[in-house]
Amino acid sequence: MGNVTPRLMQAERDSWDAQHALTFTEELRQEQITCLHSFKDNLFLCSMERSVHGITYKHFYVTDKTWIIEYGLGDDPRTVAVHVHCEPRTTTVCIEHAFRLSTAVKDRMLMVCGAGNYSFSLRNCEHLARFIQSGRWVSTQMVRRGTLGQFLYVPLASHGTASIGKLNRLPLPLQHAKPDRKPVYDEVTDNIHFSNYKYALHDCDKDNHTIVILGASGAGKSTLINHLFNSTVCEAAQTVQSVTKEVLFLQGKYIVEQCAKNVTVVDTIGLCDSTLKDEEVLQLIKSSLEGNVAYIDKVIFLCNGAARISRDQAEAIKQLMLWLGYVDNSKNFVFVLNKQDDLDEDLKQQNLSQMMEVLDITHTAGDCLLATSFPAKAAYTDVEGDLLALKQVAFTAGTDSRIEVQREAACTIL
Ligand SMILES: Nc1nc2c(ncn2[C@@H]2O[C@H](COP(=O)(O)OP(=O)(O)O)[C@@H](O)[C@H]2O)c(=O)[nH]1
Ligand SMILES: [Mg+2]
Repeated sequence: MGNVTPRLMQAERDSWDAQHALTFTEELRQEQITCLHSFKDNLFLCSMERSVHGITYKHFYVTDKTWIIEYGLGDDPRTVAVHVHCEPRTTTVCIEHAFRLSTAVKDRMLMVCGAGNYSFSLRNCEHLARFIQSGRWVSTQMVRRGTLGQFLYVPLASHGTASIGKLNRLPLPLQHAKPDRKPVYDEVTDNIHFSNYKYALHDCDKDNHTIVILGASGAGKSTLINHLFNSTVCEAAQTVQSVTKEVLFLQGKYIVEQCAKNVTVVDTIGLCDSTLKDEEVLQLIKSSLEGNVAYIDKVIFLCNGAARISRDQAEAIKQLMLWLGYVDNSKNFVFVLNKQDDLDEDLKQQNLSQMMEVLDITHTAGDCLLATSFPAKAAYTDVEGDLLALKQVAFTAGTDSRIEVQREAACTIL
């Protein structure tokens, strides 16, 4: 565990047991809110190196190059609070992203003013700064081998699923209400029945038929999951605000020939996200799969067929294919080219061939290729064929041919 001080470890353990919430000092909050109007329109997500309690990590903050909003730099994690100020930085800083002070960004700054209850693992400077920038509560430094994760990830995971489930999840009171669950189509009866959301998986989940959905933001992952469950269990929209965690597990039962099969569908963070670097997204996906999922039955890569697959997107998909052992496990892979609305068969086949070429898909060893279309508000008859084909490939897999998720460090599945 390196040389993290016992004081820090104790403070972290206490934070894992307590409610995952921001707590506010009202006087500080009001004082900081009055400073927000001073921020100019061009903002920067910045980081600078910092060493404290035996850990060297990146301290993240948001600035307009005069004013700064950040989780402060106190020595005792128990007393660190949000700080809004214009004291100049003397240390070398790195600009991670430039962005605009939109109304949504300003709202999020307002939401965190006066907040305390810092935790290196669950509520740190990076979570706060990225939340202001994108609405996403995520710390890339907390991946298993990250600058903070190398000290804190395994102890946090070993502390219990309730604790690891809080990682990279919006704290109270920032959490959104769950979407209102309604059937997508009244006509569907043979679907999987949604039962619950999970933020971390347990050992007893490992025998579930596990489907991992991967693809770029906006490709239609949430829409596809809603169709699989025939229920609006995910918010499907192009806003990143709808993503509350870097990974979400949705569970239910699939009835096949009067037998109920337990199913876990894994919704992941979008590849090629505009607010995170590609490498960071890959690390987040790998880390959350490694930490939670023992076996995968189906990997569904979803591409947005309404746009060209960018080189970065192809690269990210290829890296995940390699990591998940595509060559040896090709039968467990499904490649879906979505948003093929109103195209004839020939054009769909042409587009699929292009996708195969860009992604180096061999399609000789049992993998599956589908062109689909699930536009919002489409009539059931328009999507029925694609939906049945998708369910057919998503749910057929022998337990003898599961993908074992690679783990470099000791297994922490509980
Ligand atoms: N026209 C069309 N729109 C789609 C299709 N699939 C999803 N969408 C829309 O694309 C947007 C992004 O979908 P979403 O499921 O949120 O994508 P995610 O970011 O991958 O989860 C939403 O507005 C969906 O209604 C499709 O096949 N055709
Ligand atoms: Mg989504």
